[in-house]
Amino acid sequence: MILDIGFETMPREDLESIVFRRLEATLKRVYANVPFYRKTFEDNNITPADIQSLDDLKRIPFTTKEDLRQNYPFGMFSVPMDQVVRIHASSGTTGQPTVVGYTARDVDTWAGLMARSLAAGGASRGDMIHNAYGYGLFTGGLGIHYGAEKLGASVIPVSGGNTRRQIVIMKDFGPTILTATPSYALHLAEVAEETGVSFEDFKFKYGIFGAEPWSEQMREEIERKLNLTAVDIYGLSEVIGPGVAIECYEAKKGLHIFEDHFIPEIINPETGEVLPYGETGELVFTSITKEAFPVIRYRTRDISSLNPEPCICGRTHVRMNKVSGRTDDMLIIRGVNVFPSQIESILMDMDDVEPHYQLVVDREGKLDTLTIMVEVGERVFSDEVKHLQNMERKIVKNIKEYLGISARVKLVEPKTIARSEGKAVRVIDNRDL
Ligand code: DLL
Repeated sequence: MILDIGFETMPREDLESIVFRRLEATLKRVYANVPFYRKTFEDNNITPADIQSLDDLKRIPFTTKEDLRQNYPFGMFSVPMDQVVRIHASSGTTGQPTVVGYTARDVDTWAGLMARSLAAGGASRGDMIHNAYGYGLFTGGLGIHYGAEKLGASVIPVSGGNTRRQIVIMKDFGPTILTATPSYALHLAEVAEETGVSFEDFKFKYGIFGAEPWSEQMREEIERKLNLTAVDIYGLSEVIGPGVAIECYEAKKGLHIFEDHFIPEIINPETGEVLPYGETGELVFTSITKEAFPVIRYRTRDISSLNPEPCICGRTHVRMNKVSGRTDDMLIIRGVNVFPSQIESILMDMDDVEPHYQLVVDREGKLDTLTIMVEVGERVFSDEVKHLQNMERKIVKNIKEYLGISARVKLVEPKTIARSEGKAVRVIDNRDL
C-alpha cells in the first residue's frame, strides 16, 4: 500500500498505540546511537524505558537549532555514514547550515509522505506536476519530485529560475499542478502577463505552495491571478522536508499533520510549557519513523496552533493552523510585537496594493523604526501625487489601528522590490544588534 491511506483516517485510539510503539523504537535508537541524546537523557536521569506513555514525552528536554549547530555536520546522525544515501541542508542565512541525512528507507518514507501530501492537495496519477521548487540542498525540489513519481504523476523538474522559459513550458506541456513557493508563484504570474500569456489559458487545477508564510489574503490573490486552487504545504529540513503537513483541497482549512510519522506539540516559547489544543505557540516535532536523523522534541520556532476537530475530508490527523511567522521573525517595534504576516494581511486587504512588499527595520538612537515598502499598481503610480499620499496615509492609519505601531510607508513603483525564485526576503534588518 504505497500511500498508507489507512493511517490517515485511522481512529485516534489505534493511531495513538502505533505512535507510541514507534516513539519507543525511536527513543531506543537515539539513546544507543547519538551521543547528544544519550547525554541529554543521562543529564536528566532518564532512560527510554522511563517513557511509558505519550504523555511522558514531555519529560524529555527539547532539541534546538543550536544543538544541531553544535553537532555540525553529522554529529546528530543515528546511523553510520555508509547507510546514508542522501544529504540536504538548510540555507543557514546566519551561522552554520543545518545538515540532515536520509537512509534509503528514509528516502522511501519521505517519498510516501510526499505522495500522500500531493494527493491530499489535489494531485493524482495522470496529473503533470510543474515543480518550481529549487532542486539542490533545499528539500523542496527533490522532496516533491520523489513524491510525484511515487504517486504515479509525471513531474517536470524545472526548479526555480529561468522564469520566461517556465512560462513556455507551461504553455506547451500543459501541466495540471503547480508546486512553488507562494512568492515565486506570483512572480510566475507576473512574467506570464509580461509575455502576453494568461494563466487562464493554462491547465492548472491546483497549486501546492509552501516553504514560507503566506496569508489568507495572499491565497486569494494567487488563486485569482493563477486561476487555480491554492493549498498550503508545510515542512522543514530538520523534520524531513516538505511532507510534514498539508491542507486537504476539500477543506483548505488547516494543515493535516502526518501523525503516524511526527508527533506535534505546541509550547509556550518562553516557558516551554506544553499548551492545550487551540492555543497558539511554538510548534515542536518528534519524528518517529526516521532512521538517519531522528529528532526528539525539536523546536521549530514556527508559530501555530493545533486543531483536533474532525475534517470533512475524513482524515483523523490533527490540523495545524497556517503558520503565522517564526519566533525569530518577530519584530519588536517600540515594544510592540509584530509579525510580517500581520502586516501582509493588512496590506493585502487594501485596494491597489500589489502582493510585493518588504519591511525595513532600522535603529535610530534607542528606538526601532519600521519602513514598509510596498508596490502599487501601474495605474496608481502614474496617478496624481495627492492620490499616492492619501494611500500612504491610509496604510499608516490601518497599521496603527490594527497593530498599534507607527510605521513609515513608502509606495514604490511596480517591480521595484526584488523577486525571489525561492523564499521571499520580507525583512531587511539594518539594526546592528
Ligand atoms: O521549507 C521545506 C518545504 C519545502 C516546505 C517545500 C514546503 C514546501 P526549510 O528550508 O528547512 O524547509 O525551511 C523550513 O520554512 O520552519 C518554516 O519557518 C518555513 N515554512 C515551511 N513551510 C511553510 C508554510 C522547507 N507552509 C521553514 N508556511 C519552516 C509558513 C513555512 N512557513
